[in-house]
Amino acid sequence: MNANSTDSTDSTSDTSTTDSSAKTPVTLLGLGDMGIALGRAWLAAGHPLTVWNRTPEKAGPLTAEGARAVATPAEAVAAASGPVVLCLLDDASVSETLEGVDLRGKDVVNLTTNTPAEGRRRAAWASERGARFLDGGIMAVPPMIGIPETGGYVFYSGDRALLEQHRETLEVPAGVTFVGEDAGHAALHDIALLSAMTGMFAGITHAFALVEPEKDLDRARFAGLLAEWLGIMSGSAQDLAAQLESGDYEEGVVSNLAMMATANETFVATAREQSVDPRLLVPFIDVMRQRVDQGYGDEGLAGTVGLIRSE
Ligand code: FVH
Repeated sequence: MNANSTDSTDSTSDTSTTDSSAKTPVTLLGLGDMGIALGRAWLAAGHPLTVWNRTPEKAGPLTAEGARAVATPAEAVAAASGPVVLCLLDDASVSETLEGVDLRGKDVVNLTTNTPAEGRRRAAWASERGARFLDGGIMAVPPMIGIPETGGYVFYSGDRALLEQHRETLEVPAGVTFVGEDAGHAALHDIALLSAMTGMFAGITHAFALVEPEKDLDRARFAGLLAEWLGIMSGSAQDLAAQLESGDYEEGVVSNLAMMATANETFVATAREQSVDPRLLVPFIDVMRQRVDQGYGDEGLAGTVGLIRSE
């Protein structure tokens, strides 16, 4: 129940809170792969769990482990005395699920992937309806949930008091990383990291396409070398941050853009030799070349950031 709630003795609530050792009840809407994994983690940690899913049959595995399934989102939310967690497909499915549901006095935690603007709009929407709101971006896949050693965590942004009140509960499925009271910042961090990952996947795909015809090449050994190299080079993110922060785009530059632009020509020539379409690399190569052509060949990558921004 959130701090603004006026009715802490609601007889429809999930559990009594007289036992101070009792775990906070959780209400979970959405039982896809991720919702099921979250639910299992809370049940395993002893949290009373109420669940709802559009396709009711999917609640089966969780009710078998002790969850209570209800027929409607309204019923689930009305009974909630702890966080109401949403783990649905997208922002539109959140709108559909919570349409007409009374959220007054509730603590809504949205773990549905969304954009920063959707996160901010959802926070305003929840506030208009009398609820506290946290948005979350899950940095884990379902098998990582509830297993701290995997390093999975969730970016949260929005109502800090809500987070602190329910921190222990939210830490059960995955680590908690709060990134500010702007409700859009969880999605911004989530999507920024996933976008970088997409670029990495593109690079890995291109690398394997290059070596694919070489039948005597040990793919597992190659994969190990590739992963190690990507790990080493990921340190460049800190160099970029330092340059953007200082405004000096030549600060600490080891490999300058002019050199990289020339090397890129060799990358494209090698792709052609190996019968690989270089289209996964070319867009970024073009941006680097544009910056060099503008006369900034002594810089590192920081100047390319401004080139792809539209304002
Ligand atoms: N699974 C993953 O690896 C990633 C890891 C990072 C975070 N994502 C995000 O988590 C959200 C849920 O993902 P999921 O894996 O559980 O997704 P699905 O298995 O496809 O389940 C989708 C659930 O959403 C329900 N749903 C869809 N549309 C509606 C709707 N219009 N109204 C109500 N519910 C809806 C769906 O219900 P049903 O099809 O079973 O009836 C599922 O419960 C997601 O944002 C990922 O980006 C997961």
